[in-house]
Amino acid sequence: MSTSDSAGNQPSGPPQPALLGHPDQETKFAVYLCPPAVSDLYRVGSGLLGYDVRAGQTVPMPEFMRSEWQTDARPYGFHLTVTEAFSTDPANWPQIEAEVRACVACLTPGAFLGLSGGRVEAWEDGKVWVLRLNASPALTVLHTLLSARLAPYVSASPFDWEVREGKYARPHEQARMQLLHTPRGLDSWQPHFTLAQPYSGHDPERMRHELEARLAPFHSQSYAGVTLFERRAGETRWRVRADIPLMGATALADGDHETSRGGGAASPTLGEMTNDANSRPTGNPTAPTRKRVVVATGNAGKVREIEEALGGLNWQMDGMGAFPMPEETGVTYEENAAMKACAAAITMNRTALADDSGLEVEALGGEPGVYSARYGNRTSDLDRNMYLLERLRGKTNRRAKFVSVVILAYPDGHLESYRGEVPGVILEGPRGEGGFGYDPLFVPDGETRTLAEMSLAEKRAISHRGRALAALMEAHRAGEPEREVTRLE
Ligand code: ITT
Repeated sequence: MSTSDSAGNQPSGPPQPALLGHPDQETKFAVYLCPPAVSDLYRVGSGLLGYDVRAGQTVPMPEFMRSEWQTDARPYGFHLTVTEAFSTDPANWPQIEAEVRACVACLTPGAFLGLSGGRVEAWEDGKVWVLRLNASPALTVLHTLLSARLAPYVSASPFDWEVREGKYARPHEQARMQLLHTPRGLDSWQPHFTLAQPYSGHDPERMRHELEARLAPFHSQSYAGVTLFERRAGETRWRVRADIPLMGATALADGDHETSRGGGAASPTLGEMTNDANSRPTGNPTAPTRKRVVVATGNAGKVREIEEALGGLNWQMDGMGAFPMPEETGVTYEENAAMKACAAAITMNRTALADDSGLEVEALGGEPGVYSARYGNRTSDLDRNMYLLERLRGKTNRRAKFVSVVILAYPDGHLESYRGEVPGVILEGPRGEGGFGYDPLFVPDGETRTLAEMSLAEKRAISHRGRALAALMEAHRAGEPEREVTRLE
């Protein structure tokens, strides 16, 4: 929570604008990260505040903390704000809950809702003590989505009075406020847990020391969902309305490995959220881990081939879900594949694999090459094939080759690159129902059938992508290959 959060609860704060009425008379909602009741972080955090919001009970505070230092923080219980506390009409609850579920469902199953870089900070001239953290990309995306989607249900913002005082007056802040009802806009989100507010003691050094000692184990955290909070009109305390889990959440540190659970990959529940991002979901601790890799492609044909080709590695392959692929602005396969893989790796905090590929036809000076997916601005495989045949009409040289570059990108910026090529000829007309793209026109050297007339396994054995993926398999057969350092800018 923030000092601004608490404005709505503070009778002693700046005067509330008349239009808001008394804040206690209004129903409010907020979306928070709230650790599960069983977690150590929740116990420590609730103890510091003296209030367990999930149980709706006060709890003993440590001897260095005083309840008068928690009057602003405590009404909320221990939580981290994803979307600020806004007033709403209670009739909106069904829509608000549906919107939160919809926003969470927009994330790719298993997306990494993580916090890292925890540090104790004193804000507002030492009056507010917080555990400040950095949000993972997926959490930032979720914050943005929620802020935008929930705006229609906001009747008043706790920041309205600040605006009236002349704060947030710059044009972009005004525009954002009108759009989202929140002057604390998307670019000023500062993920933190509030630990003391307002602190009026005389020993800040001791405060820092005590808080740092208690919070040190929680400098990295991950969550398997968010929590919808409500404060009913006339009440001062907040309560949990619903825990909303992320589909397929895994709550892993690097998001890269999943402990086998035997009997299937059930999604962990919110109760399995971890405080320590280095911990693993519950299960057999001696079970082998599976590497999880996001396949960053919008092409279903590629997904089938990649999954089939890498079956021997026993990696768990995940799709890109709702995340949009970046525009392919590169002029080489390597650039485009790296763009796709890096976008996925950074957004999802996972190792990601992408392929960029194309057909290079000798008589056309290497066309369509990296532009194969957009050749002649045609929008379907069939139309692109027809366009290629038109361009080749009357040409006797039908030689061509397929090229594939597969990039594996790690969330820390490390890249691996694998390339495969297959030479062959372009037919006068299509043959075969399998494969995708230009497969029905292409006969590899040494073959009589087109790639579209082959099974997946037959195509893999000789195709460009099959060869690039075989090189990747070879490099990973004994685990992750040694790194050549290639950093992302
Ligand atoms: P993503 O970028 O989402 O991975 P895409 O289809 O846009 O999918 P590319 O940008 O790499 O992929 O474009 C490659 C195009 O080249 C693809 O759309 C096909 O038209 C063609 N192509 C690549 N590999 C092929 C293959 O194995 N068989 C037939 N055509 C292929």
